[in-house]
Amino acid sequence: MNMDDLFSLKGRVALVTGGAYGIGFAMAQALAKAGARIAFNCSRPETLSRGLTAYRNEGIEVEGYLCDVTEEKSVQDMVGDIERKLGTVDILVNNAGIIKREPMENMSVDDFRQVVDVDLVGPFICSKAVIPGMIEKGHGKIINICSMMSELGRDTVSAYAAAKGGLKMLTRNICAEFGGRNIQCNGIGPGYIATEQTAPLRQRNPDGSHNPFDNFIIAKTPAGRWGTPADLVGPAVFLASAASDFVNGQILYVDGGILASIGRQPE
Ligand code: NAP
Ligand code: GCO
Repeated sequence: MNMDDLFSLKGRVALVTGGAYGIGFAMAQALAKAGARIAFNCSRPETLSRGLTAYRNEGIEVEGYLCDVTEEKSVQDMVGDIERKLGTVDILVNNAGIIKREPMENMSVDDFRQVVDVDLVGPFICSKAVIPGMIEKGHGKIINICSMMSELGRDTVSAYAAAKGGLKMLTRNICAEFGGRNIQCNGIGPGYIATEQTAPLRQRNPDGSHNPFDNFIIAKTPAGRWGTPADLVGPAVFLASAASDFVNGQILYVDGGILASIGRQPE
């Protein structure tokens, strides 16, 4: 097999949840450039409109859906419509996710449940919806967007860390349960990435100085910088392509080295 074929997604259909902007949009663009036909979803009408415009501006044809990943019927209807319009979903990227940063003692059970619902139950619902088609077709790729918080905790992100830790184990379980049907399920664990989700952590102080957390992450990350969504597109194409057919149940951390290091003493 030549290298182009190894990483080609020609003829493949990819669903990227939460793919209207941020990490999901970047990965969807890359999958499209590798040849895949793209579908994406989000939960807010304004996001759908934003996403459709963004893909159009990039010259990428997409099917966009207003679909909350926590609602199984809505997800099943979306997958059915994708199958009718584009074909069986060959690649699912479980990217949609939220975070609520709140000291655990103050966090309501409803807020905890909402984060787990979107970040863990949502990937279960979406994976369950596409696996039958993958089995019938004889292959499939599921990529779960985990987090450093699949491995580490920190103050104020108890629900998110619990959900992302669970998503790591859901990844391994899908591997164990469906590896024999030629379905590879792996995770990508981004480090600290500059998106809308982390904007509050990078917000400058009124005097223009860096947010202490911003300095903390830069000191902790061997690469000495925040990641960008572009840092994730190569790993996404790799895990979506034939190049990773014998990789299963793994979490690929794309984190600038932060998980491997105790960090540098701030100057
Ligand atoms: P983001 O900018 O907040 O975008 C999240 C996307 O998910 C949005 O398009 C949002 O659109 C969609 N979404 C949220 N809830 C949804 C739901 N219930 N149903 C369908 N779509 C939903 O996030 P991001 O920074 O790009 O992160 C993307 C993924 O990477 C998340 O899973 C996040 O946990 C993970 N991650 C991020 C970082 C980071 O540093 N940024 C690091 C590690 C992992 P709507 O609001 O319209 O639904
Ligand atoms: C936070 C951040 C992180 C990142 C990411 C790190 O508040 O600590 O939002 O959780 O989003 O998950 O991998």
